Amino acid sequence: MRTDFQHLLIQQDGGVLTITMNRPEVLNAINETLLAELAQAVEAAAQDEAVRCVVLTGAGRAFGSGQDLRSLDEGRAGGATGKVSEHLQKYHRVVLTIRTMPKPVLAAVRGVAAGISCNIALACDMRIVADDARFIEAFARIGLVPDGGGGYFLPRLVGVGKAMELAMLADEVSGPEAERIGLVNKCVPQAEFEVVIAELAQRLAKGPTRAYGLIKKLIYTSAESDFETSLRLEGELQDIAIETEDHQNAVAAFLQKRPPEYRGR
Ligand code: T3D
Repeated sequence: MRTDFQHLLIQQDGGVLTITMNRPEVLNAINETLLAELAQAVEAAAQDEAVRCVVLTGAGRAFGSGQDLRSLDEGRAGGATGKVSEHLQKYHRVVLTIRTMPKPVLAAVRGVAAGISCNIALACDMRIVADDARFIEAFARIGLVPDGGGGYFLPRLVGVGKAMELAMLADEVSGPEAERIGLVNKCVPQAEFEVVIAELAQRLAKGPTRAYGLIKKLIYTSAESDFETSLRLEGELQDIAIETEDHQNAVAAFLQKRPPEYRGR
């Protein structure tokens, strides 16, 4: 796994890979370099069998402040032409890789998560946030629509009415409120944040990784399909899961009254 990035910190602890967006002076605003590096890092994590859980977070007091508006402005002033939809494909590469990688991805959010940074957090499988977290679908503040999958994730997480409110008003949602409306999984006091993240990430990294990958496929596909299609997929995926070493060892462990040990195979 490459670690010599300009705007990312990479740390591996056992099966947990932590990717930290690292431009704290601009609240981890995403410029071209950070975006390219983030795409490379999540793709490498997806491929690496030694990585069994990914944590995505931000350095300093924020998760991320969205697209770097200074570089956006400078690009325009410098005569950048191309359609924004072409630029968005780079963000799509990141969110698609997060959603499809066959292992859990946690967003660890403290401070602000605005614009595309907010939507990258929403792409993750779970969001654990500190009680100073602030989610802002900031796009409408600058006359844009939510991108990076925001228009897809929001109504699925919080319902159409609330999604509309968050996207149109672009008001801040605090960490506790985000937990209450289902935008995040858990909001914890800042003092406990790092421990809670580390414990959950290690727990997931020591879990049945193959089954977790299949669970992602089942849950994300089922959100889009009818009941019978979901039941068919469930059967196909269970055919795979039941052949894994982790399943067979876990059944043996239960019968022998000992804790299971998952190897991710
Ligand atoms: O082409 C495309 O890609 C279009 C796609 C766009 C996707 C998007 O993400 S659109 C949304 C872009 N993001 C925003 O609109 C948010 C802009 N930032 C803010 O509104 C505020 O900074 C925050 C609410 C996020 C945080 O406020 P606060 O008071 O905690 O911090 P601050 O003082 O405003 O920011 C600290 C520094 O970070 C400051 O720099 P300075 O003055 O100390 O030198 C500020 O300019 C800088 N910063 C914050 N956000 C950005 C940024 N610099 C560049 N780009 C930013 N997005």
